[in-house]
Amino acid sequence: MSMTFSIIKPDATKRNLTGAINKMIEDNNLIIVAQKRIKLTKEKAEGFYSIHKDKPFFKELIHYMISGPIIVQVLKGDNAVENYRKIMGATNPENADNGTIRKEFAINIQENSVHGSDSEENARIEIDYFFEKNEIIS
Ligand code: IDP
Ligand code: MG
Repeated sequence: MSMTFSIIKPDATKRNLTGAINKMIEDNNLIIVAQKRIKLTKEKAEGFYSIHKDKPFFKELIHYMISGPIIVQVLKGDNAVENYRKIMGATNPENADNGTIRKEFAINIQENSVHGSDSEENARIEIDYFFEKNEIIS
């Protein structure tokens, strides 16, 4: 068993899709071992996405990520990082496979409903960016 970090993004919380997305997560054998609903500050969002700071879409991405509440989560399961990336689907929903969260719910390449860590190392960094050890009950 391993862990990954997930965000249900503002486009999804605005459309009241938290439960629907959590059902897809749980139906795919991931356990939500920590979860909270928060609103990002600009500084916190910029820190989280600092790897993308030189991308043309960075400013717009930060504006979007602070536009409404998000749900931050820690997910646990077999190959959690890889498994959740599969369940999420491709970044651009036009390229996402049927049955994935982004195919079902994403609006476009930016407002794509969920985030999931892309490596075990980043999962650890991202979990630590939002959660204290004692908030994760596994
Ligand atoms: P990922 O979320 O699938 O890992 P990344 O390339 O890490 O995709 O991009 C982070 C986030 O930035 C995406 O989930 C999406 O919200 C946004 N994004 C990525 N590429 C674009 C783009 O070309 N235009 C607008 N937003 C983008
Ligand atoms: Mg990414």
